[in-house]
Formats: sequence, structure tokens, C-alpha cells
Amino acid sequence: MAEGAVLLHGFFRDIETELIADLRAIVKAAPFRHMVTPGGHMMSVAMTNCGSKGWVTDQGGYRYDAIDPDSGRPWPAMPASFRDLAARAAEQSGFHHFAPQACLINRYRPRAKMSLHQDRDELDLGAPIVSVSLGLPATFLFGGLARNDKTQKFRLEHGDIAVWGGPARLAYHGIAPLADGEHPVMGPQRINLTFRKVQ
Ligand code: MD3
Ligand code: FE
Repeated sequence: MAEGAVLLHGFFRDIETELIADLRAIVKAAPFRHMVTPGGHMMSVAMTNCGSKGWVTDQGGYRYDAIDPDSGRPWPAMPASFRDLAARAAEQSGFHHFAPQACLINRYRPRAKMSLHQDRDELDLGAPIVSVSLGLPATFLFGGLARNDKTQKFRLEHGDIAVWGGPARLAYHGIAPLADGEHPVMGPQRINLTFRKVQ
């Protein structure tokens, strides 16, 4: 896709059942919620997290926090299936010993979108971000290092894993409004996991 970005197709096929069962357990313990941005807007994407840190946003700003603000408890632990998949994808892409503390889980229903943004709340920008797509396909928008750089479109489908490191790590990116549809395994939604080394 770009220097530093690697797209792997069908990478979780062998562990799909375990991955989805583990995802269900996380969502049971820490349900999806629509967070509010510091600007006061409710996000169309619903989110939750697993791992020792989770990404949260509220009127106070964005941050990684060990505690789920909705439950007052720590986020669910990162399952071995998640951790191993992320490490295997990173290794395949040339990043050794990838040990993320956080996994942000995004849920898109039809019409949900994510506006163009950079991910820069992580302390270690030398580590890649690994993203895993499940469910309905999405149009991924990939720009440059400046907000106004022109964007390229890529389709992300169930089973796709992308590793974003090097010069791609700070590129602007987003997701176009999700089209209607019904995925045979995941139903009428798209779920994206992003693994992050935050400390
Ligand atoms: C490129 N998520 O959670 S995944 C996010 O599909 C986010 O939910 C989108 O952007 C989603 O922050 C896009 C692909 C992705 C994730 C992180 C990146 C691409 C990236 C970080 C840097 C560059
Ligand atoms: Fe992002």
C-alpha cells in the first residue's frame, strides 16, 4: 500500500473460531459504547478495549487508561489468541517481538465512519500498529503526513490484517461510511482490532 504498510490477506483463517469466541467474551465484560470526543461529538463508531491499557476519549481529551470508565474495573485481559496473532503478523512484516499493551476494538454498523486522523497518542511511535478486520468490508482512506495530502482508497475485508510501521505510522487515515450488508459470520457490522504498544 505504501512504504512501511503491509497488508496480509486471510491471515487469521486458522484461528478464526477462537478469535471470535474470545472477542465475544471481551464484549460481554466491556460492552461497546459510543465515546464523546473532546469537541463534544458522539462517535458513530462504538468502541471497547482489551489489554492492560485501553484508549478512551471524553470531554477531557484522549488517553490510554488501565480502567474502563463505564465499569470502573480494568479492561478485560488480552487473550492469547489476540496477542499471538498480532505478534505473528508483525513478525511477518519485519517487526520482531511486538508486545502491545492495548487492543482498541471498533464496531461499525452501516453508515458509521471514522474521519481522517493520525494515531499519535502512543509513546513508542517506533512500534507498528497492527489492525485486524472482521465482518463487512470497508473503504479505507489512506493519506499522507499532512491532513490535506490526497488520499488513496483500499478495500479492507474480513480476514485482512494490516501492519502500519515506519513512514506509514503517522499517515492520516480513516474509514468511509460503511455500506449496508450482512456478513455470513459477523452479521450486519464490521469490527476492527488495533494492537498498540502505548508505553
Ligand atoms: C494507518 N481504525 O482505530 S484500521 C483507529 O478500521 C483506526 O477501525 C480504523 O484508524 C478502523 O485508529 C482503521 C487501519 C489503521 C489503523 C491504524 C493506523 C491504519 C493506520 C495507524 C497509522 C497508520
Ligand atoms: Fe487510526
